[in-house]
Amino acid sequence: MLNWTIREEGYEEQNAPSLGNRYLIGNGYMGIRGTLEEYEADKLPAVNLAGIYDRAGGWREPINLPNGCFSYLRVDAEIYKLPEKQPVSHGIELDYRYGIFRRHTTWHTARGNVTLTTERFASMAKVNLIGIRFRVTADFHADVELVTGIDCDVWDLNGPHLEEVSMGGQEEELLVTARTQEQKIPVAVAETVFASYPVEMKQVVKGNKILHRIFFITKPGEQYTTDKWVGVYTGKDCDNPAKEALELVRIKKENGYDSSLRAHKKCWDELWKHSEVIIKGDSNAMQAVNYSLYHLHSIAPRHTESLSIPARGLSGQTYKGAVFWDTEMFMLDFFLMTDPATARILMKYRIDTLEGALQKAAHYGYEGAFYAWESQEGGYDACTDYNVTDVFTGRPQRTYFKDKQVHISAAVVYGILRYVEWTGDESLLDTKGVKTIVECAKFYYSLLLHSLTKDYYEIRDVIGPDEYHERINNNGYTNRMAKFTLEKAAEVVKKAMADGKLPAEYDGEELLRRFQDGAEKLFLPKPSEDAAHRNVIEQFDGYFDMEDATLEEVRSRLLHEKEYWGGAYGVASHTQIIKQADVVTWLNLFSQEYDEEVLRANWAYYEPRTEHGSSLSAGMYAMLACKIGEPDRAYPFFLKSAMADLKGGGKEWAGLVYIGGTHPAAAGAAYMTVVEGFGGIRLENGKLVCKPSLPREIQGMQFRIFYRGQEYEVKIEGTKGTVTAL
Ligand code: IFM
Repeated sequence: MLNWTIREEGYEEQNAPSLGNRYLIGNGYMGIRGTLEEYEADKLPAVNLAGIYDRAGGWREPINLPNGCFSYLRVDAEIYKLPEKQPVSHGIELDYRYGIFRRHTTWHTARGNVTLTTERFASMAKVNLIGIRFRVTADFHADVELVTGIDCDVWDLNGPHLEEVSMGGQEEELLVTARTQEQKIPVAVAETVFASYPVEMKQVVKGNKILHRIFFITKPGEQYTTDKWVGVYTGKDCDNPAKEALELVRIKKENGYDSSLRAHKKCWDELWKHSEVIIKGDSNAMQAVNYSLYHLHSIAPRHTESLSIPARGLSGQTYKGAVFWDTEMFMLDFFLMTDPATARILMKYRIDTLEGALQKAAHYGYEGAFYAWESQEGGYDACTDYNVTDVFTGRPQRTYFKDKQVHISAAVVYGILRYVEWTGDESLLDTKGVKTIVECAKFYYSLLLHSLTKDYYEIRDVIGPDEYHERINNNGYTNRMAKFTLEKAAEVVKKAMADGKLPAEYDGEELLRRFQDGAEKLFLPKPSEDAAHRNVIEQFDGYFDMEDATLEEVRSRLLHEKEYWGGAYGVASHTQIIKQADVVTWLNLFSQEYDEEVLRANWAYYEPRTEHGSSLSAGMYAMLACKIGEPDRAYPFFLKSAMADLKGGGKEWAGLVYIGGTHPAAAGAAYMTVVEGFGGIRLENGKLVCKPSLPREIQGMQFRIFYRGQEYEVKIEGTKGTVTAL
């Protein structure tokens, strides 16, 4: 049986940021960090909104709303809060089956002990709603004041983002309204409370907080329950966010806490019905995988038709809340197989943000669509020229992620076509969809360079998945993905021409000529024949000539723990040490094109040279290991991905820039490893097959997947797998 709860007993103040990530709850519309109710901005609480961005200074990032979860306790006129008042006992837990965060804290007071327990959820049934339940028990006649309201002192990485913040109240509700600085998008947070026992209630404004003060006297041992509803609306949801937020909390109060909670749990039951993974013989792995899936579910933008998932989910403003290739290459398969409607929303976002990609390409003097490396609304690229701050000088360091990670457009094409292939739903390949693919191919065609002395085309001056080596030539992964895009675009154009659906602006024959020519002549590095690198593919031109120092040696050269390893002066830049799977990512995607000995040689060569400095890395090694029939080798890499948020410990700094948060790409990679790697689920000649290869820790597995509109039950025992239509 799966243990659906994770717990943390005891209190360590310094763990607040990491627990905020691990105990996150969310519903795709908002993410609420797993922080305590009494925490103020310095402890990084956040109600982080999906898809609404604002600029402050040079950085654009998503907004954190005024914190409607804010509360604390006063007993006998003294405040009881963490960390100020040390508790007798304290713990938090997350029920990740239902996305419910709980805390319990007991304090010793001059007259006896008082215990506060809370639980909260971000409703899956009504995404604008947060429900919170407080319970207070004391072993004496305590004079209690529960203080609860909305804290407008918001934690921001680069804020403040809200202006015209106004705090007000109606009879029983509190209301905060504000608008974003840049686009003037109105936001509203309303709250109301209900106590099931006689209380005296007051409203106050104290500094940046608007609060309900709820007074009552406890009988020893009796429990006092107060429910709270928080409604959150923005100008993107409706015309009058304040009115909607107030109405929502009023209605929910009338209906009662239990009814909101029931509706919320029902949604989660439905999600798990299609996605729970049962792993026999390995309860750790089963917990880590389902916990990873919990995070993916919590950040899926089901409330809209077109939006994607930021690289750090909804855990805060890291990476500017932007969408990376992480979605297509790491998270998409989970949604394709368990929740295809969400997969469509993710891919629709890319099609709808084509305009931004066209502008970006034009800006650099290319044709077609160059997608944002860090995509925000409209496809705006939030990646700055200076994405790292140097630890020694405190100066911003020029990085070239935005300008040179051209493989992003291929990831978009890959994602859209994988969606179509897996779901059979061709509706995305309407005029806009076809245009998206054609424009990405045009972009790559315009990148191709043809030296007068060579009979092939090159792509120079790029960054591959391994971001430590900047501005390199002929990165194998990039070239292969560009070739893929050109080939697939040619197929799409041919079909659109045959169906009479090619957008009128295109000359189909000319597009075909270019795309076929580009795909055919684009240089791809081949497995090496020299003795020192037999069968290994050089990651980019000249990679083998770089210093072949060990990872330990390179690490020992660091002068500062937060030092950035890449870029101009990084310790890895002039060596063969790479940040994350690069050639291995390529071979994982195109494994059928190479002999097993090539796949093995590359895995063996690159793994010791990989720092795994990105949470994306381990999953690719796990999956390629499965493809070479080495599930036992895959296992620790799989576990590393699956535990990325459960265990934490990933990199939190790029130079002096904070990059902490949750890691949904690693969660997606863990899912892919289980289902496609260990489970061997794949398409062979358009047919769904299951060819399992389990590591020794795992005896069997059971899960469901969707394929082409049909749901299947997959059961795996040892080496035998059965797939049954439901
Ligand atoms: O997309 C990744 C990239 O590959 C490595 N750095 C972090 C990004 C966001 O996860």
